[in-house]
Amino acid sequence: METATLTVRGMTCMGCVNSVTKLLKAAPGVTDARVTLEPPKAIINYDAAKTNPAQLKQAIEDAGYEAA
Ligand SMILES: [Cu+2]
Repeated sequence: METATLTVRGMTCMGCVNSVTKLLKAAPGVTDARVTLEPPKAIINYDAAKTNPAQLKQAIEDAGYEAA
């Protein structure tokens, strides 16, 4: 199990936090995701055989947020 910590820009409220949490948890290979507004971060546990940080960033950006 790997852990990725991404900075997520563009979240303004708990609705955004919930949206990002949901999309990450629904992404292939993700086993858990914890998203916070302050600091604006996502801590993601994932199976490295099924996904990688680049794909996780892409999933966040597809939803209209910025990830780094
Ligand atoms: Cu919001």
